[in-house]
Amino acid sequence: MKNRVCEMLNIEHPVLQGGMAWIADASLAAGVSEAGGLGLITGTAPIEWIRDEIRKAKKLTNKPFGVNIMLMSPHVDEVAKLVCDEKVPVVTTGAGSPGKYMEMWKSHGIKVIPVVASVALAKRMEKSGADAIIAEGTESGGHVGQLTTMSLIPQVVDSVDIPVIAAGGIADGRGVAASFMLGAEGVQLGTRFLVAKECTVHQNYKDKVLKAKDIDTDVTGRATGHPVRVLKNKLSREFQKREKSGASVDELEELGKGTLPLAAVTGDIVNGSVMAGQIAGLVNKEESCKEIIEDLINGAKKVIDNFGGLDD
Ligand code: TUI
Repeated sequence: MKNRVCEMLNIEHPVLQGGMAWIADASLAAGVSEAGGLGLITGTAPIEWIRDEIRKAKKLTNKPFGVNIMLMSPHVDEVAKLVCDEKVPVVTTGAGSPGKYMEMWKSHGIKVIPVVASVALAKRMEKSGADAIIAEGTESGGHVGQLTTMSLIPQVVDSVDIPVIAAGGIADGRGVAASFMLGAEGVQLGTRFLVAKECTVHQNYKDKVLKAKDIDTDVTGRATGHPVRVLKNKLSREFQKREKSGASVDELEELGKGTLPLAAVTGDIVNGSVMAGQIAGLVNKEESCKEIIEDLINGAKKVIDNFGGLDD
């Protein structure tokens, strides 16, 4: 499975870890990178925290890792500069277009991989110098677009020449193999790495993901223009109720404020926002990053090798 993504990022396996806000720290990123994938530290945090985590990760691993920059974050300008100062080799971006930072990152030799949810943005990103694209289906946890991974990946693959990395609804070797069949050259996973041993998210959050079934996620915030996939709980039901009764965007944004750290850091999975993907029902075991990546690669090889073709 060595390919353009492995060569570009100097990694052993074409497996990226989602840069989950309030969750993806140095421990998880270094764990994934040490296991041969590409770990990512979240850039949705105060600048001092991100700098500390980058420096911690450099002590934990000599392998490359990246920072995920959420473009709606209030600190985005500072984080965009920090990754240059700290010589971070890879940046992924989410929830918007990173066009205005592209020149600065490229001039610092940073590989830039924007997350997109449409063909139009994929094409725009390729033109502005992106090295690869993460095409993320609506099965993902957190901020989501509209198209499913199954529809989005082949359409993006046909529209750009740079490598496409698939995300959304992938948690085992079958998902990896299917992504490659759709033309992707790598995968990004969030939900499965959320329950990794190296992931420091609150144990209550992990337990809720481990117990989740196929139909346990819902999307809240469509009315605010920031749709977010979460595991259903008291907060998501209250959110839905107020959205249906026509609450203002301000009221809904107030309701959502601070709820991700409440779940991820404090462990309040009743009143907090428990972001996770639709594939949570398949994620039933807490394992090390090494075990997860080995299972993804071996599982993908197995289904591809055992596939007998379409003829009898
Ligand atoms: O960014 C994500 N997922 C996230 S960010 C996040 S942090 C958060 N915290 C509290 C409330 C809300 C969010 C949690 N999860 N994924 C990458 C992603 N980007 N998915 C979809 C998109 C996307 C969607 C539309 C990217 C660009 C876009 O259009 C931009 C344009 O200009 O066309």
